[in-house]
Amino acid sequence: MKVGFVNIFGKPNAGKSTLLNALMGEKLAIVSHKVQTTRHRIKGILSEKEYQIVFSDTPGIIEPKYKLHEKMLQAVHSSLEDADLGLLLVDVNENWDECDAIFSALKLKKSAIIVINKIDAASEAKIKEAVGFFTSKSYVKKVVTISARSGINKKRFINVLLKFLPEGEPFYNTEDISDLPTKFFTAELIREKIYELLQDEIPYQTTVMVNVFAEKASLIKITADIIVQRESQKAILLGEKGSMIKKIGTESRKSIEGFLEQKVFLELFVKVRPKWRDNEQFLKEYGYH
Ligand SMILES: Nc1nc2c(ncn2[C@@H]2O[C@H](COP(=O)(O)OP(=O)(O)OP(=O)(O)O)[C@@H](O)[C@H]2O)c(=O)[nH]1
Ligand SMILES: [Mg+2]
Repeated sequence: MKVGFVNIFGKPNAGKSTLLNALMGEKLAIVSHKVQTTRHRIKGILSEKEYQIVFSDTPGIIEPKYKLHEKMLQAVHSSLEDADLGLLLVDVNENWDECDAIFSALKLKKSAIIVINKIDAASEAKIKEAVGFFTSKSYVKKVVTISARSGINKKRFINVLLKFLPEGEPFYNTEDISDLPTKFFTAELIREKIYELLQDEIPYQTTVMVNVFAEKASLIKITADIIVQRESQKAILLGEKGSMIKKIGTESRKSIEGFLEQKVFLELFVKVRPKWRDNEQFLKEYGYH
């Protein structure tokens, strides 16, 4: 059988997480219209009789400005190390030269496929032009065009990938779909709501940590901390008479229940940890290794 690591790279917002979810048929990675949503390497394991593909979603490639960014880029680098195939994702409406510069700098050791995404939002002529632009690049083995959000032709897409993967034995148990714990996905779903409901810098200065995840007879009891950098941010997260935290709680609970397919009791606390994004100790505690 064919086995291998297929790792997704690209600028923030290119649609990497949307593509991972489309390939997995399962929401493993949170998505938002804001940049820098993904902060970790997220593996999605797809096992069939003829193959096991381990996909990795990665944070968008950026210039690091603080330690959290450095951790995010380390997730990108670890994914560069073990990739059997790189999927270089391009938003068709982005600056192609910038994407090209980023991809060239990756110095991928293995094959790379350019995946031009968001073709639902561009003209035929523009898509054709993008294909022409990237086909000429030396690090590119193939160029494909998709709309990750509208739904991809998964079978056809995977058949393209299989051509580039080696034969071997599965790395992971065929029942597993990821190597990350349920606690991680739970915290991410809460973070997704913060990206959705809060403006400006707040989502970027926030992280979420699940402290209690207890399976009771009829429901799962979850307690989580929302960490912010400043008291003023805590006030915004709580909202007037607690209205915002209530909304975050209700919406997060619904999405966690959808993910776990079980009833959930969710309790949220907001904590202030000044400059946590630049503090090794805090970063470690909050799961940024
Ligand atoms: N029109 C259109 N929008 C898309 C498509 N794929 C993704 N998007 C949107 O693009 C935005 C970013 O998607 P993500 O999947 O979060 O992008 P990402 O590359 O993972 O972003 P980071 O994690 O920040 O690096 C979201 O609003 C998506 O709904 C697509 O095929 N067409
Ligand atoms: Mg993402």
